[in-house]
Amino acid sequence: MAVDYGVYLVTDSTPAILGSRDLAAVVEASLRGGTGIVQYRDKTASHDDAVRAARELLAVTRRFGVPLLVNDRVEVAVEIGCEGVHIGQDDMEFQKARQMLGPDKIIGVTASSTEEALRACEAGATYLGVGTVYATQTKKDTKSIIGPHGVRDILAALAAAGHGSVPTVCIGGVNASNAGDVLAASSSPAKSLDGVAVVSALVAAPDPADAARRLLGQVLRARVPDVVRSVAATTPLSHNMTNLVVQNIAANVALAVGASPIMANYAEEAADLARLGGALVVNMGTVTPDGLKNYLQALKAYNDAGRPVVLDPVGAGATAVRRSAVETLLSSGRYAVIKGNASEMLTVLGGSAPVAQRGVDSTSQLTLAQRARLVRDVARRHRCVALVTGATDVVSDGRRVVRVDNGHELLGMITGSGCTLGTAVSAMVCSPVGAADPLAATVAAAVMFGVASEMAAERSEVRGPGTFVPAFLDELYGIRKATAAGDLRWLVLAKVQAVDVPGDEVASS
Ligand code: 3NM
Repeated sequence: MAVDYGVYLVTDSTPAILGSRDLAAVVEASLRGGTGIVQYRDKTASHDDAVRAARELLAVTRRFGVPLLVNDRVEVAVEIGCEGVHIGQDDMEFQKARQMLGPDKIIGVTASSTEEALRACEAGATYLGVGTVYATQTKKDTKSIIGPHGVRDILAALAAAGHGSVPTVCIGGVNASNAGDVLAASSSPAKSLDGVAVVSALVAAPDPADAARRLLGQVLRARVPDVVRSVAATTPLSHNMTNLVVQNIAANVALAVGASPIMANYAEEAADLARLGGALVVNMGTVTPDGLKNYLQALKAYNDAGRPVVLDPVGAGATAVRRSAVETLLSSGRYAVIKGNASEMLTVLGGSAPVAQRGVDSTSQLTLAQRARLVRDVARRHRCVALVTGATDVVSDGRRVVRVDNGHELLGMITGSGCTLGTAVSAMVCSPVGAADPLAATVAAAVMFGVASEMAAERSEVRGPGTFVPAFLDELYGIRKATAAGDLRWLVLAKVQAVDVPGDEVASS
């Protein structure tokens, strides 16, 4: 099970926080809002009561495909067979927990100082809970209030000691109003938080689903510069099998965001290229029988190498040939991301009524709720991240659904803007940070694209589509350079929000 530490719920059953509500119902609501991991924490319940309550929560978390951990009580975790535990600093306790749980279970450890954090990593902690960030009424015996800067010092020390890949969440007094600031102030180019752990912000919230969505929006927004930086630092290969129209601008966009483009339509090269650690874009914009054969061969090569593939089903609903091509492509391999406009994504989802698309433009006027459901359903059906483009881009991994409200209308007046977004997604999704969270990677691409277009359109020399293109490339480049240098002023323009998809909320796991 891939773990999403973004919004981390720690439960509390005391009346002061839970009130008279049912804990399982609160947990379920927060999972509907995008919580990615749950820790059952009850210091006082009897063993039998704890087992009963934890089992009830496990039934809920399993439906959403997210892990359940138990705080401290390792024997409860063993008895119910959940995904792991969260424990304190005691080294003996860690070794004993590992022995009881076996090698694969999650063991998270609390750390309130650099020394504690390093010791926990050396012992083999799966992740760290770092805090206490702010004073909190929820836990009376907190050791020290370290603030976001204390968190940042711990993260920097972890990176310097070679523990940069150990996931971290912060805890203590964090809520939807301050999460964005905490995430920004605690992050450094070397290491950022993976998420925020909260008790009262979810358990005591009047609407836990809404509170989780607000936290998720902040977390995903904060992850945008991490992904952009990760591309800049690693220059991943973006192998494009794309259409005749966009070859040049797609390669320029790849370069501007910091990737290394190769426009190779001959699939005999794919097995070699797949070994170079990059991603493949299959863009069927000018599909031919020969082209389709090449896409299929390259798809297999990248699937075999375990490398991500982005599918852009351009004009999928326009002709019988394209509908058949997209069906063949979908049934022949796995995709990390499928992106398209509403008409294309409706065709990808299939169903009884094929979508009549006029050319490559979208002819479908869907409401936001319909687009949200569409991407969620495509993501579930094809076990991928799905992105539907438009004035509002909507992205889903089947569990979380997010809207990005960035982008300028001039993007719609140049050729290939949607296609080149696919190229940017490919770069983000194979960067080290993006590979760990393809939803965050796809959101980052949509945000960077959208903000760059807004900034380009503002420039005095831009008078229309012709002058927009070079300005847009410049702004993509400028955002990449600024982010790598630690200047995140552009991020104030980023508009990322989690979306509610009513009905049938539970993800198939
Ligand atoms: N652990 P709230 S602070 C469970 O510092 C817990 O290790 C902490 O509650 C630590 O989100 C804390 O309501 C309580 O402030 C956090």
